[in-house]
Amino acid sequence: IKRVKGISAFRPIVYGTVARRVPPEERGPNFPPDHTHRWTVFVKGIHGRDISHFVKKVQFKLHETYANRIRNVEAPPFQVTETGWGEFEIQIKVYFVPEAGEKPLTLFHFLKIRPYNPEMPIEDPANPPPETSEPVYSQQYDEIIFNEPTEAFLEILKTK
Ligand code: SLL
Repeated sequence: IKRVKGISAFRPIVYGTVARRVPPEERGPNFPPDHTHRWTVFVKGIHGRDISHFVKKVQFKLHETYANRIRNVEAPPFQVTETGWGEFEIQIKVYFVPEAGEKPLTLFHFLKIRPYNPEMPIEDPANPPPETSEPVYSQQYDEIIFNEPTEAFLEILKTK
């Protein structure tokens, strides 16, 4: 494979989670009784840009309390939606198209389902704040750097 010396290319991505509390009346018959939230973990381009010309697959590794905790997503949107009750770290492995000749990239993201605001006064347990179903986002911007990309991969990156 021919690599282009002295060149590095980068592509921006955003990865993270969004979660909402599901009110009991919306939980439905198949909603696990001990679950309280629905959440999505995702990897995407910025400004809605497609990333599937260079990302072939994303593997999400959930907490061991989940059945089939390894979730492979081979087409966009690269995301998994689940329900649950707790927060944990999700391992996200990004696989690139074969032309890239790159090893997968492993990212870690902590799923947040409850808002935490350091400015918030300490809760009075006798008087808890009302529960809301506002989305709780936790996401970050990153740039994937490809050092000395292959000629074929550089071509793919350039034409998209
Ligand atoms: C915690 N350390 O105690 C974490 C563990 C596990 C979250 C969180 C349900 C999985 C299922 C679920 O939300 N697991 O029963 O399908 O907060």
